Amino acid sequence: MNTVIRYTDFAPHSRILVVSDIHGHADLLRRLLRKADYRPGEDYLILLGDLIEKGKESLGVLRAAMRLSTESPRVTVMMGNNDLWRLEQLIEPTPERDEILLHTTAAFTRYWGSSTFAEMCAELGIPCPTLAELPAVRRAVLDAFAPEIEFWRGLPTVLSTPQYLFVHGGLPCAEDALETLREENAYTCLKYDNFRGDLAARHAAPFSRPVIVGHWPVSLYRREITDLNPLIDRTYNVISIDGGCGLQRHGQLNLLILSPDAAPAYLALDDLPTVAALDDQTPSPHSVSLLWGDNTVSRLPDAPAERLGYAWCAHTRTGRQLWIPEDDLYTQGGQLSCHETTDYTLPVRAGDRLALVKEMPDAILVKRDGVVGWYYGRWQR
Ligand SMILES: [Mn+2]
Repeated sequence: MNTVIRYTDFAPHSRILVVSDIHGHADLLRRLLRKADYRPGEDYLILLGDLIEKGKESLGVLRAAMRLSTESPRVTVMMGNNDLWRLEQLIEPTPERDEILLHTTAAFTRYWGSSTFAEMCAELGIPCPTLAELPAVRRAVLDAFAPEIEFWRGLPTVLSTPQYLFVHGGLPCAEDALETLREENAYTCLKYDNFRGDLAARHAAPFSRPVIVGHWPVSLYRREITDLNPLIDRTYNVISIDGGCGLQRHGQLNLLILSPDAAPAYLALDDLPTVAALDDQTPSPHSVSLLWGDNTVSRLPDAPAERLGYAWCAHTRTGRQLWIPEDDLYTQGGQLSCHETTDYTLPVRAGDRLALVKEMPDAILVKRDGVVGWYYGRWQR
């Protein structure tokens, strides 16, 4: 599918709410819109792609997006790379896509508890098909879910207004060349990994209007402190909003609020349990954020102390030495790696509510206001 560009203009003095990378988290979307006091017909709402996969309710999010669109003409639902990837497997099959559809449906269901095609089959009361059964099952699915598929295939890649540009991944060209993207495969804009890093690498000029993107978890742009909140980058005029929902254990669903008369604001929600801190804690001055793509480590023999449940390690890129929970370490391709972690000591005030990410005998890994770190004080549920 080629890039689809849609042009529109927002009525003045209205809020614009943007949510990206919902990834099958229908309940979080519902709660987040309530938290933002979303007013259909008054507020603009942009769902910035990757509605499905990596959560338990892909079909639920797709249908919520349809309902929101039907309810108000001020809603724009946009395509994400996961959306297009799964859509093409359903409506433009090839032998290779058939294999991928069945393989990833099984793998995602194992890992995330659900997957779009599995949900469709389940709703029809049929088991996930074998390769031989797939053509007949696909026909049944396309027939039964015709309204969803029609909505899905109509999602635009780029939304351009006089004030803003919206796209799931990023824009591979300058603003004045936007129209040339219609000749490009939509994946160029949708699966645009590390958009801000690429803008820096190619010394891109800043955009004249804010470009709002999802897709690349914002925490990956922050190397010292794990911070999941939207990143407002004035160098390139890009606002990245993917909070890592469904992908990271500390991930959250972010909602960006653009108002004509105020600075950008945001809200966030996650599914983590919360605890109450009972002690104050001061932050550590230096820290490192170990996340996907930058998470290889090595074990060090000379630990400075005995610490139950942790390994004393060195982070490959920085050489920084830190404690990592033993059960967060794994080997991939012969290389020792770790799940999302940090050595940051979070600033905490007694009475703070903290989202509990991981519990260890002597500390808890927590998140407060979108920032992740360790808390060593007393706490209660
Ligand atoms: Mn994506």
